[in-house]
Amino acid sequence: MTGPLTSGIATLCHEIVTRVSSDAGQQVRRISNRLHDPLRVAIAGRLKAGKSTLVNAMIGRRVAPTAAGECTRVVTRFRYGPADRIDVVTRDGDRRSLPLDEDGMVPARLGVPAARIAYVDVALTSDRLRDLTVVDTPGLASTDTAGSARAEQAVGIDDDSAGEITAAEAVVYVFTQAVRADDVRALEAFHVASARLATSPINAIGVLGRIDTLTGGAGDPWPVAEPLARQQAALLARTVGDVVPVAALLAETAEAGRLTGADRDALATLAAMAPADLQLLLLSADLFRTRPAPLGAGQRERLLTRLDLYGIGFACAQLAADPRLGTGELVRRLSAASGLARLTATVDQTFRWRSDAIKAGWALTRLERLASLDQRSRSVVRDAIEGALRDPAYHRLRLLDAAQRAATGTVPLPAGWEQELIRLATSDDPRWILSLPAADPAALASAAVAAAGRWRAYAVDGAGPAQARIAHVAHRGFHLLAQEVRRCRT
Ligand SMILES: Nc1nc2c(ncn2[C@@H]2O[C@H](COP(=O)(O)OP(=O)(O)OP(=O)(O)O)[C@@H](O)[C@H]2O)c(=O)[nH]1
Ligand SMILES: [Mg+2]
Repeated sequence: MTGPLTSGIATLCHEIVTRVSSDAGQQVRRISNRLHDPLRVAIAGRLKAGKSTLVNAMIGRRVAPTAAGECTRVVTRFRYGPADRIDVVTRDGDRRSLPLDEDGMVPARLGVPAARIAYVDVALTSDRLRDLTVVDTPGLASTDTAGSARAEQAVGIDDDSAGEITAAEAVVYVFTQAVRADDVRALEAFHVASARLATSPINAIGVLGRIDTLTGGAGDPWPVAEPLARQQAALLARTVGDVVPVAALLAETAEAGRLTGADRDALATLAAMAPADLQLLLLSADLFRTRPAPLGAGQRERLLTRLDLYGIGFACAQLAADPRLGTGELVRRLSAASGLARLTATVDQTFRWRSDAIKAGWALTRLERLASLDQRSRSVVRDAIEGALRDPAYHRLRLLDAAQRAATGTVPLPAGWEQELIRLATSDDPRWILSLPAADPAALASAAVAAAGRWRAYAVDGAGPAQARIAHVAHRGFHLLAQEVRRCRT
């Protein structure tokens, strides 16, 4: 599953590993080994943002605990394995194996104090983990921190999580409250944290979570959630590739098969109530628990924890319109109402399809950091990186290096140019790169030539020296893309 860019980096690592100090050699080996693993995505966000619920929805299994407890305070890594297995890895390097609990979840009690746990390593036979490892991180409580607090803490990320996020190649930031344009401190903190954690629009997306609670009661949140997420994406454009609105609870319930035929029947009973009574019942969780209704307390609580008010209202509306609706179809509609499909598509586009580029970029950053820290190995590592970036066969690697500099704000470019460069560096689909989804090869070739010309003009005048270097790389990239499109046509 290693792509051309990661292969290039793997060759580079192989070349330098015996020529650097033994400490540096070990690190090079670690970086190189990671290139063959599935892309690692960390889920980050404040306490109770809905991170674990989102993880379950993404895996399609309810395996991460979502109630407050010991387990939710530690970092948990979910990866593909030939058999389900949990290992608690302690800070002194010990591994202790545990069974999943009777509900098939990571048990609430891990048998080791949370403070001694480095991370919990969960291997699952889930197909969705074959090319993506998902890391659930604990969040920090919202703190109205003074200016002196670290940026990671201001955005709700604790030290262990920060370490995991830096170790991951990609990140999903879960927000629950919208950051506003005038919330300068929050925005600043987010930018600073994302720069420190080495995330950028290339390897990070945002999720606007718990959207079902935006409007209160059972009201349809989508008319509010969509524009809110768009605004967020615009505000955080330097930090995350996109912001996707999701009702993770609905997604989890639908994807992990948590809604039974009995639940469907309970919902049908509610759906048959007089509309005005049902409306009143769904105004708040308190009213749902206490107003007269043809359901017992246990059934009500079960529906609340699985669907919450919007989900219940949505399901009732579906059943009222079609009383013969089966459980399977109801679950499909709930999944659609959760917004999970868009999240999955964004994860595919941003992470899965770009996995080769993201992993190579991660390794490049790691090697550069190694060079800056290890004086004795510095010149060997730097020469090797520069050599690789000069090699025409690896022009994509150079593009990627340029795109990372632009995306992290090291070399600022106008927004539209930055996006174009990121597309060019991280994809090999000319229609997507050129934003011409329906163009024929001739149109694509001339668009690529035009883009190359634009970047050359930008390099020659209007750009500073750092921008000009990047613009030359982009110019050559589009020139090569035009050649490639023409070659494929003939
Ligand atoms: N209504 C609603 N509730 C949600 C949603 N996502 C999560 N929740 C609920 O919010 C609570 C916290 O969710 P978790 O997934 O445990 O949140 P977390 O971010 O992992 O929490 P910590 O790990 O403790 O920081 C649980 O009771 C979830 O059922 C959502 O989209 N809608
Ligand atoms: Mg959690």
